[in-house]
Amino acid sequence: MSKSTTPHVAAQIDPAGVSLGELHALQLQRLQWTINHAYANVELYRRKFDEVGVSPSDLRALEDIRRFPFTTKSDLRETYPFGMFAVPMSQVSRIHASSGTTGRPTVVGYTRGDLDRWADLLARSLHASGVRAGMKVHNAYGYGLFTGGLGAHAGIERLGATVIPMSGGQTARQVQLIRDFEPDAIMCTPSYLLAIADVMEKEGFDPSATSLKVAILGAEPWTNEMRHEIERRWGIDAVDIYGLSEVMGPGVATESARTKDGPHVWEDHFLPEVIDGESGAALHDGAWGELVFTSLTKEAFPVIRYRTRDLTRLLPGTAFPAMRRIEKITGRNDDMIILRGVNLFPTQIEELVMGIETLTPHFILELRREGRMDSLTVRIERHPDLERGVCESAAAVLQQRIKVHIGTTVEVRLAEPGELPRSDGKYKRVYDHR
Ligand code: DLL
Repeated sequence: MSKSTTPHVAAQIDPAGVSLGELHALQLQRLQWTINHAYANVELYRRKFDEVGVSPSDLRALEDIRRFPFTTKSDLRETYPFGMFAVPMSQVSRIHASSGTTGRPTVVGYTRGDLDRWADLLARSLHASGVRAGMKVHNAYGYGLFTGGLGAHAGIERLGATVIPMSGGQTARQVQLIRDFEPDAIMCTPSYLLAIADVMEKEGFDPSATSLKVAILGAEPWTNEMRHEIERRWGIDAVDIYGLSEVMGPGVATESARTKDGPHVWEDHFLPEVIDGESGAALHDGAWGELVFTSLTKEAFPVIRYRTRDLTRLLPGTAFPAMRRIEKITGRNDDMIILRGVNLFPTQIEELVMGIETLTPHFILELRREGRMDSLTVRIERHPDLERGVCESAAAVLQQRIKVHIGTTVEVRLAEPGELPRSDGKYKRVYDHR
């Protein structure tokens, strides 16, 4: 094992003030360190680099990253559980894992230094979202192997704010603590914040009358329409936070509450690329494709060109001018439904649902196969305060808009209030019975 301490880590930058030249110089130093570190200490990287005939010394400029092979989820499965760790276990302070819907979980590790940088980046993210030292933050991301709860927790403390470590679930309890502890900010998934609003309203309280001013929401795809719905019901700013376990956890990229124009990638720690998902070719900024990350400062679990399967594009920085933004992520390769030749993402339907006031935001998608034909049913809860006839016409409008905007015929069926499952974290929207 070669020495694993990250050089240049001490070089703290001001994310809002750093120049592009300074950032690129720092990225190159850190990238060279990362490539060397991964090659020297992780057998899979050594093998993959050797197979295509590249070595760490080939990396002389940032663009040279394109010569290196991609890393995928199946590489992580192949080396399960700890084969991708680049430091001895004695230096690993914490392990997280993402459940994964099928098969083995993805396991990731952090050194003391990694945890320290993660807390710093989360604190930076919270600050960008408008949270300040001295505020109270209700943390309803799940604690445990999921990176959301503990990741956010450390960042809240690092910022000097007060953390309320509620975790996910127990929605009635969430409502009580929000009313009694009067937090300024809340962190959870967007679907869960809507589920909390529902329970609050059912108990006769108005979500927009609470102390909350801002919500830092992520861990699942969501649309700007969903943002508006959340902001309207809660009377708050809803800000997007993005991340994934393999690359760190929450806080890889965050939106500024001032601009709300898509998450800024913290480029002093992560080098983003967007590629064509089919050919693997690198795309220029502005083009849509699959998001890929190379870590720049991670010791225990460096990732080289990790394919996220998330679909977006890179945009110029605004609130943090040197750091590029990603367009709000509304879909993953894995979520795409192919229905009789038409590709659609659940968030496209979410967008249309949120545009019809007489509908509730509670819907699921059911896929079935009848004979050779695939069919999609949108089951959506009717509004508890409106007459059935009004809800039925709203459902018909939705069906029509899906036909016009997405180009496919689906069935829209009303469900009774409270009938459909509620979110308590990442919401499962699609049920594939084929
Ligand atoms: O979900 C980390 C996280 C926790 C992010 C809390 C934000 C807040 P994983 O469980 O590994 O990690 O899932 C990562 O979730 O590849 C995206 O598909 C999706 N995702 C995460 N944040 C967003 C977001 C956490 N803001 C996967 N918008 C990612 C859209 C998101 N999708």
